[in-house]
Amino acid sequence: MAAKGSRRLVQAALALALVPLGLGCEARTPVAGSGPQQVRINQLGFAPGSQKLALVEGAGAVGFRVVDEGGHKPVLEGVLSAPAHWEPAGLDAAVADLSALSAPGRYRLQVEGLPPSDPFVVDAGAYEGVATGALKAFYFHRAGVPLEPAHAGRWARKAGHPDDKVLVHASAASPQRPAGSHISAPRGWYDAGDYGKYVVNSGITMWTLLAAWEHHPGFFRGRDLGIPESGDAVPDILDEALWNLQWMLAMQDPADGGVYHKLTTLQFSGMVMPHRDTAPRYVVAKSTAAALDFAAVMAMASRVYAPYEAQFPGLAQRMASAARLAWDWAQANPGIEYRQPEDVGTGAYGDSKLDDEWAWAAAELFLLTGDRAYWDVFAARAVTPQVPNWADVGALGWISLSRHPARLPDDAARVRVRDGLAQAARSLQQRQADSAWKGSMQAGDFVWGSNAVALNQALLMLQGYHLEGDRALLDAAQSQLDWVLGRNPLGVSFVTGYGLRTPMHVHHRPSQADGIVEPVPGWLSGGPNPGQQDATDCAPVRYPSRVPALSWMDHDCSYASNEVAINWNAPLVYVAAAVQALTPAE
Ligand code: G3I
Ligand code: 9MR
Ligand code: CA
Repeated sequence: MAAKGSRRLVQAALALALVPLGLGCEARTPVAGSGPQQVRINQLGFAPGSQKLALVEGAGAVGFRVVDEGGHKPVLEGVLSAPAHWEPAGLDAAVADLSALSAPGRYRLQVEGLPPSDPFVVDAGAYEGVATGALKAFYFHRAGVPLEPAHAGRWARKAGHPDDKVLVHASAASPQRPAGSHISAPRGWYDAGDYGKYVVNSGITMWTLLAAWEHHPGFFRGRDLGIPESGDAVPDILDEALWNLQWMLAMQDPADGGVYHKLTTLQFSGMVMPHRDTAPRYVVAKSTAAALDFAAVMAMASRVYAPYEAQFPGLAQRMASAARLAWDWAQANPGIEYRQPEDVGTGAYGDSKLDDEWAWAAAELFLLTGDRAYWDVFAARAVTPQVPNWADVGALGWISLSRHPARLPDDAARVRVRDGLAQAARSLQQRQADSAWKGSMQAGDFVWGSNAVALNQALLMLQGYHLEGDRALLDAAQSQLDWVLGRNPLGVSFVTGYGLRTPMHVHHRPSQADGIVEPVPGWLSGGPNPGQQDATDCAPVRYPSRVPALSWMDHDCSYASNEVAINWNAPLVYVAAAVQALTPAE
């Protein structure tokens, strides 16, 4: 820890020890892997009015200064916080608070004794590009259509997976649809690095994208994604979301309202383009989790698409009926857990705890219908909101309810919903305040898809900000966005194509098979995961570290740390758009 006395010498140290900037050598194309820098900063920069923190690894440095891009004019000088230990990365870190810097421009951060940071911008539109790009990423995952150069640029490709003749797997057989018969379930998005389509994972994904629209329409209205529907009377985010909703509707068996758990080949395909993966595809097993996630999504979607009756006649009504039918099926079949059939090896998305799915579906159906019976189920099943993930969707119901307080039954209900969410947000923000890295990620949060954990923490803190207006909650969310965009000990901005050092070798079939050096843009890499469940498949390639926050590699073998997935990209869309929309202009 730096002695207090030496801190007083900061001005002198700054004057003597700072090296001139080497300009003209900045990387303009993404470079794979982590950088050598010990100064970690959001590679997309900041809005003028945002909190701006950088992290300095190691002990010993005392002062910092920010210089303009020319490298000569100091625009801000300051003192680092005392270094403290941050357990998830096993290192000491000090904080440089640059928040006072609000003039738009390009800058670098200089810390005595270290090379200057990458250049970063202060710009009113700092996250518009990444929020839009992360949403456009979903277009790149459309099944069943060619991606035309006009929309996909270099990543144009042929159509794959028409899914108009999908086999009914033995596990999904019913009297009207025996094993080996066919159904049609076209469209939808590929889930991840694989070409499967999974209802459970579409659950949280659709909520997050529709919530991004519902909570921040100002950011998305009129925003042109460059998709085939751009220019119609519907916001592009809703046009894109409909691509997957249409597929989901086809995953419901009209005979009984049950919902198939997934639509995949029997085994994962090789690393090929979509049109080369021609193995038969199946709908596999109905499950209670799929029915409840489906019911929740369709109830919410019915509310969200209702104003577009002229563009989509009958759609909102159809979604409402589908939601009710799925709910009724789940009530009649409450204990059907997904069990992976012996001949199937694709993703399981199995979940044995369904209180959260019941509570979420009940919340959305209550908002849609006003029927007290749904409220009673929510009230009975809901537990304290937690950071959501595909298997724990409880918070989604709380959040939807909190955004429509006038529809809640009474003041007690309003207080319960508000306090539950506000407390969850507060406890995360307290973690952030107490952390040496000034983030809310703790060692146990580094699981498969940890970057989405970081962003879903931000999403929850943003609900607290919405309810309470305390700036500390917005700042804490900003810190989580900073994490995925480069303020992490790997020095990587985890979004393909957005930042100076971004993943180049994601576990993503199109990116590996298309012959284009740059991966498909706008996708969030899963993130550090000490579980290393892919270690055997990756051998002899090895992870550089077992330390939680460092357990990541930019290698295409690494599905446990470097895959992409729709449920991880959706909170990137939400958080980047929300931080962009909510941060004061100055
Ligand atoms: O939640 C537990 C935690 O309590 C425990 O401490 C920790 C220790 O290992 O494990 C945590 O569970 C992990 C879970 O992800 C966290 O969400 C499991 O170990 C881990 O195996 C599980 O991984 C899932 C993975 O599929 C394997 O089933 C991921 O969540 C899930 O996102 C991923 O999804 C795959 C699809 O199956 C197929 N398509 C690609 C997609 C993305 O990789
Ligand atoms: O490519 C698959 C990826 O999408 C999944 O997330 C992952 C875990 O289910 O599995 C990947 O497929 C691998 C399989 O599990 C084992 N053999 C190698 C496959 C490709 O790396
Ligand atoms: Ca669950």
